[in-house]
Amino acid sequence: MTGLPYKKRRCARDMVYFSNYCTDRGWCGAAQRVARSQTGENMAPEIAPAMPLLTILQYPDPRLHTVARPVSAFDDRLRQLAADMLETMYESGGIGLAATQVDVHERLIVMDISKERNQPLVLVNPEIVWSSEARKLNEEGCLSVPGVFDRVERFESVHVRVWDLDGKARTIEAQDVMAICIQHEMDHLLGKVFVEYLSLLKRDRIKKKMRKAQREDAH
Ligand code: K1U
Ligand code: ZN
Repeated sequence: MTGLPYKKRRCARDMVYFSNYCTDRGWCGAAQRVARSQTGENMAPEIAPAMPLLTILQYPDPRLHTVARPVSAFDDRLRQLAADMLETMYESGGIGLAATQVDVHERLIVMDISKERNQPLVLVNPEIVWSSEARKLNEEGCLSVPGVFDRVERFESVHVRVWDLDGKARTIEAQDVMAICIQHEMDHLLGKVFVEYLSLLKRDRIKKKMRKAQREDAH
């Protein structure tokens, strides 16, 4: 397939380049932002515009309920999509992002739960192969439902079979924030947003609040 099936926002960000996401040895290293001015020279990173590259769908957008299909090609398009999603996640202050949230309906997740924001993870075609008996209530947020935080019950630990961008499989043993984030992101791939675990009353209030904010943003 040629070209990108998702939209990149055309703005000053088009002049911003990221390096170190993807190396010859795979995915590692911290994201290093280098901006270029109109004339082509490098700008200081602190004046580079901090704006997400991809548009994150906002609840209650019906596209958030699309079930993602498995990734079938481990190619440059997938690597570029993962890099763009990581950039978008970092710029938005999130610890995870599912492809569904940027309107790409393939089983791809990016994450970084490190305090230093320098441990990007790319999870392709994730499948939970084991989950603990124990469950835990945790506070969750979502970049598709900004400003809303509530408690959701999740498995305390999970083992997840994933593929990397080179098509190599491994199993991740996740606990704590990692386990919560993986389960939250895997729900996105099934078309489920965390507010659907809340009562109908709460969900209706959130929908109204989000629609109001979206109307105000449009003006
Ligand atoms: O899927 C997403 O929208 C990303 C989401 C992941 C997530 C956060 C907390 C619990 C479960 C899943 C976010 O990153 S929301 C951003 C946020 O508010 C946050 C950031 C760091 C720690 C906790 C929340
Ligand atoms: Zn989310």
